[in-house]
Amino acid sequence: MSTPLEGTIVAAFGRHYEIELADDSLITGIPRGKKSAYACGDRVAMERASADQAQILRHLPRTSLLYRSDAYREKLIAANATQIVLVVASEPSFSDELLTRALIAAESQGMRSVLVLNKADLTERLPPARQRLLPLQSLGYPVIELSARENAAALLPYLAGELSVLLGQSGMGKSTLINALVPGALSATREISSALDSGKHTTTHARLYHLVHGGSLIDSPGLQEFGLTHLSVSAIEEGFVEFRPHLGGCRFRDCHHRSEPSCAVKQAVEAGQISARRYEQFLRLRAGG
Ligand SMILES: Nc1nc2c(ncn2[C@@H]2O[C@H](COP(=O)(O)OP(=O)(O)O)[C@@H](O)[C@H]2O)c(=O)[nH]1
Ligand SMILES: [Mg+2]
Ligand SMILES: [Zn+2]
Repeated sequence: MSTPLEGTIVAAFGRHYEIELADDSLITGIPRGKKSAYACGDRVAMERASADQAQILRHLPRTSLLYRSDAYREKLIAANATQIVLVVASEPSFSDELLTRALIAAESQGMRSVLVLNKADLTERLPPARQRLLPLQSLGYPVIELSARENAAALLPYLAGELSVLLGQSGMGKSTLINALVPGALSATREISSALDSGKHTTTHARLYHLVHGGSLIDSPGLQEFGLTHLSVSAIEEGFVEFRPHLGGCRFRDCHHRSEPSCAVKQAVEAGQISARRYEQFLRLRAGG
């Protein structure tokens, strides 16, 4: 009988995984079945197959699972993460609906959220981007302005002690940020790619990095959409943190907060306590993810 082998997935390639063992050495993990339902950050139990390979038997209990879904499939993003770091930039422009969706997914898993406004050096483009983040900032989500090209240190205190997942649309500067935070990471940015002429400037798989200043960070492929069809109605409602104080106050217990009489949520929108934009996004999510 071999002793049970456990480790943490630090890179997810789809068909196989890179797994870190307790002594920090790495091993390749191959899932047993055809369907690989593991994510970066997962703790797994394995059976060793050779010196550098093991068969993954199962994942150990997860404290969180961040994933997105549409009508056809689910896509695991990260397991056991405690926080999402949402990267936007002064340019190109970003989708605030995507931000809201990621925030809802994080809230549903009890994860913290931090927003990074990158490319602060492009000062002319900064004020409108700031303005668009204001509604989220006023809900209590921290917004950290920085220029990943120049100095990313402002983010470090938020990362210590957390397992964070870096999320954002492509072009926002995630790879540049990873390279600033993790010396030697060599995450492919647009410049590096054109220099190598590989045409590959996108992160194609998730990878977990340990930070020198404490905490770990999972880099994930760029996000263009964030389907939430897997979330229950109450997870969506409660994911909008500013709805929480009003949720018990509607006349009907199963209120959709759409056109029902005496709806506490709609009243809060009319009173300016809930932003019209967020309410609109709620209605769209509520209507089917
Ligand atoms: N001016 C400026 N450009 C940046 C900054 N961070 C990233 N960029 C540029 O934005 C582009 C996209 O960056 P990249 O890291 O590849 O974004 P990703 O797709 O989110 O990984 C590249 O041309 C970067 O050099 C920054 O702080 N300031
Ligand atoms: Mg990238
Ligand atoms: Zn209501």
